[in-house]
Amino acid sequence: SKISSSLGEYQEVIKSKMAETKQQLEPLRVALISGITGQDGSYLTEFLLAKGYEVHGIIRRSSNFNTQRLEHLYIDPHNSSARMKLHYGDLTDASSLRKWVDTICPDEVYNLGAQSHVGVSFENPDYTADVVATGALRLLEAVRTHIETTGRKVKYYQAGSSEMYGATPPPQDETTIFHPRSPYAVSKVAAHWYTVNYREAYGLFACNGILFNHESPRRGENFVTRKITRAVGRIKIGLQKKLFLGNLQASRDWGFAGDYVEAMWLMLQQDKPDDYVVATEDSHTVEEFLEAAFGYVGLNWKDYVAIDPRYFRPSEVDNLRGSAAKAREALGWKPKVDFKQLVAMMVESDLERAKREKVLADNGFIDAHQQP
Ligand code: NDP
Ligand code: GDR
Repeated sequence: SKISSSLGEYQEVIKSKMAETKQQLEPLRVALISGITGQDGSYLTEFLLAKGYEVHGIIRRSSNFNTQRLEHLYIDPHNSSARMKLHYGDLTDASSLRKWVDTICPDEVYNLGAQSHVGVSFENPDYTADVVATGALRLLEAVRTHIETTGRKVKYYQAGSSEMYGATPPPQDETTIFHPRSPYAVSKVAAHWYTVNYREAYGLFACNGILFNHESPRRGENFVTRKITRAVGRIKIGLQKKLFLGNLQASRDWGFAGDYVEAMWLMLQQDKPDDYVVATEDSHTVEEFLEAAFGYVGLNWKDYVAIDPRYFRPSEVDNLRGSAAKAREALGWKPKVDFKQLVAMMVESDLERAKREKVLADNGFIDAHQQP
């Protein structure tokens, strides 16, 4: 039995050495991501680095650093082992997109960049259209002209959204008609059709992922799930007393962002480009999210939540629940994290964060009343 166990160990070593050699012999695959500093960008970067990719990201210039979600992945570019590289560019600047596509020569381009807040899109409609709709067109055009000049193969992923279905009732799948209800959603519909058009007109390997809401501890703090879990952490620790929200009756199909980035990658690994819905097929109202999140720490949300009409939207999307049969069957994709686990993951993370804030507040380093 001693001999057979040493043989087993020996076989494992050989297997891992063979995998290492295979990776060294295969050409390094290169990905270019717009929106790398966002929630999905950070999870996709982790995922692609683990698969052995070199990952390039387009970041926009801001007066403060906007790379917090990537800090744990950052290796100084002077170090030869750095496989994530960041470049200044913008979806509103066609020349920057073309320059980086030509310089980096990516195998896969993921267009995740967006002014992605639906409520804000009513306040900044033409900027939203410029980034979300025309930005996608600019990046598609950069990829198309790069392919035309170099003859290279480049695959393109477009971050589409369930918001495109808007007023059309659930369940929503790839055949459901779009009825967008915000400048953001209308812009995503345009980006969707630009992508389809580049596939049909130029034979581009271009896919639309129609992703339903996906959240995580890295979710932007002004989206409703994160706004709630941040407040739960702070209220539990005694840093906050009230949470102001808008429409609590809207229903969403909430999944975990870490699961969804795998679906993006899978779409680009297929023989043919296509469009796919990615969803959990389970939906809950904002009120149910409140119940689950406050309930997780033993509190009743009704004691803390107040309605502020400024969070109501001029036109609302009432009910989204996807049907992801196509992704399940064609991509072999399914979500690993369910609603309850997602809420727990986000509340626990924000509880830890609130504890750290409390230490800083108690020692006078931050103002405890500054509510996020
Ligand atoms: P985030 O808002 O977290 O990230 C958006 C990213 O886009 C950030 O990196 C942001 O940069 C970047 N960006 C904004 N404006 C520009 C610009 N002008 N030029 C270049 N980059 C820009 O979004 P998510 O990660 O949640 O979503 C990723 C994509 O998926 C988005 O397109 C979103 O619309 C779409 N989507 C998201 C869903 C979700 O539930 N999360 C569901 C369906 C679709 P900075 O960090 O500087 O702000
Ligand atoms: P959504 O996400 O609009 O679905 O877009 P968000 O979390 O902003 O809103 C979900 C629902 O909650 C209601 N709501 C509030 N929303 C916010 N942000 N703040 C509040 O205080 C509040 N109170 C109630 C909203 O009215 C809405 O009904 C997200 C984004 O990530 C998009 O980029 C993406 O395309 C879609 O998901 C799928």
